[in-house]
Amino acid sequence: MIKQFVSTLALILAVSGHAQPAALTPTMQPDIGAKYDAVTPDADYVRREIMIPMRDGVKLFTVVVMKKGTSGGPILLTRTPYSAARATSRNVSLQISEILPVADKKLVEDGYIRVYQDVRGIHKSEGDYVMTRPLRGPLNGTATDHSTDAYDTIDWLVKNVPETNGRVAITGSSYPGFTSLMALIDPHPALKAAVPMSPMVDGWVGDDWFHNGAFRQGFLDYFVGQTGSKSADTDVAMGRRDYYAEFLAAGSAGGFAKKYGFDTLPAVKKVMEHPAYDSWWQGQALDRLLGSRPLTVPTMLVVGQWDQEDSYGAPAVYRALEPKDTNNKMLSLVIGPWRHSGVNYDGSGLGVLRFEGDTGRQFRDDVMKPFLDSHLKTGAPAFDAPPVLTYAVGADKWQRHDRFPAGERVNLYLDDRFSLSLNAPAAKAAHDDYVSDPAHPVPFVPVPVNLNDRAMWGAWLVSDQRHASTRPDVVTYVSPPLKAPLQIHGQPEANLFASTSGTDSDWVVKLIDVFPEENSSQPDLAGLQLGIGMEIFRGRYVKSFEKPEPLTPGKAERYRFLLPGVNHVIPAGHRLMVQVQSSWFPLYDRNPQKYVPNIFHAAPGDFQKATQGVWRDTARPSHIAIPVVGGAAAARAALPN
Ligand code: PG9
Repeated sequence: MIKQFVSTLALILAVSGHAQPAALTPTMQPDIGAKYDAVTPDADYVRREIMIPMRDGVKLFTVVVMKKGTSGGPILLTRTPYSAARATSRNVSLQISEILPVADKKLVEDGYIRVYQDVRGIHKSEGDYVMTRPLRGPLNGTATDHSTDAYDTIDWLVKNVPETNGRVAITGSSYPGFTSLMALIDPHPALKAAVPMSPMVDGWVGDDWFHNGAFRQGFLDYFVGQTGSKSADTDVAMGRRDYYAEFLAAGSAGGFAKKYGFDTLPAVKKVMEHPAYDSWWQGQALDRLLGSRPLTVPTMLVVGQWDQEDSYGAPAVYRALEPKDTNNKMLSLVIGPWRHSGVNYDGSGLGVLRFEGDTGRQFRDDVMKPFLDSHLKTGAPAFDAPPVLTYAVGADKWQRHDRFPAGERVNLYLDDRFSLSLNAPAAKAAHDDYVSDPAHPVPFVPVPVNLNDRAMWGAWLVSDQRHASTRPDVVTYVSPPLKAPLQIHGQPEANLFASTSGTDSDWVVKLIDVFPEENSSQPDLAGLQLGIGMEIFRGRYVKSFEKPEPLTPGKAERYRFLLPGVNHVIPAGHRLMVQVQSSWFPLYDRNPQKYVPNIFHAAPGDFQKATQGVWRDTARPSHIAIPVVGGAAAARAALPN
């Protein structure tokens, strides 16, 4: 009877849903670590997280993303220090186009398998993080570098991702542009194409850390962000202070690092221990490393005309590799009207400038994708990759050329009464002087300066230079209005003959397009002083990048250095301008203007005022050699007399 009651009760409980409860979750079971997968069966993609083993046993965190149903798909790989997890989870979404960067949309929709990987030692990858890890050899005695890690990753992917056709390309901008170039050294046979964008190539000559020896202290935050912790999320605790005032108060870049307590970070110490272009920098210069090897992978180098971080690398690698591309089929150089990495975003404008449509998308859809397709997709049509593709700013169109530069050098001389001329100066001894005072350095943008303001930082190279031309410590030369358009295609070369009363000095040369004073249809363009190309040179390196020397007070030296690569059409009615100054603060650290062994550690008493001379006479004809399309005749048509 009792037995019958119990089984009847069990039946009632079962039917009413009150079955024996399962074992309770222990209160102290850790709550983090359980697998929660936001992706439901409704997602239109597959996303796998994999730890891929490298040859030394270290495993690298890798995310593989593709549209559901992908098969026989090519792989597009990016190796990044900026978090593969973040790159593949832009939004929590069921749609692949929402989780991946916007620039990936067309590719994954067309069957590409997108792979992002954390480089070794950072975020979720194992191993040691060494910032821009050098190639194995004198600077890296380990068995691994970005070339071997790329090789091992590609090898694993083609063997273990069942949905792939076994063909791989590599891309990425800036640091990932650098890792893309590294993959070209002893490349895996499955690597069929590369699109390095704004690659960091030489951190001393012209990318990220220094430009011609002048230190970009505005980048000190980056060291802290990247190496303060493995999750790369440490900030300099500066709050909302004005960087101009803060760097000025700190004295030197080393003083700033000390004040905020990051002078002990190994990456900061390494850079401060190598202020000159010694074998440490030379041994890492990727244009040199690539130039000494065969080019076997079709490569499309991409950079922005106004790249505020890595304008140097892509043209430098192009110069190093171009002679190897004997039939003009393996190598392309693309320059668009973009900021750093702007190619991957909306390219319809920059700052106050507007272009003809979304130039980023035009490049990605009409050039990059067909280029990748032709090398990676089974049965894709051949693509006639342009050897050189540049967007002609001012004429608002893409142009294809066989070589870079397409312009022929024409000298634009600094002349008397602060004018510019195509005629060499006739004066026997002439110079224009200004006083450079390190206590009042020329700001690179109007103060207050917030280096964390992304909109400012992205567009500062197109910001109006009128704030500088009105200062007494900036000498400004200007041409008459152009009579005909003048097209600059290539890298203008500054040839500055300059003297200082001190024993060291910085020289900043800016080539500027001055817009007409009136423009009622677009008032923010009226009178705009738009930098075409602007660059800095640290005087102590005039004889040798490797062995700096004090300058002789009063002696004019010839400073020759390249400005960034451009395709810029200056319309008739605009004027050309050249500005020369001796500081660019706080983006660059101040030159004390007195020779000290290491400027990182300049003491407050080392900073001194100096009288600077810009020379413009027969023996010292300061000029900018401009690559003009159509050469001297075209230049004369634009600037008669
Ligand atoms: N310009 C950044 C960088 C590259 C390489 C080294 C250090 C910094 C970047 O945007 O990745």
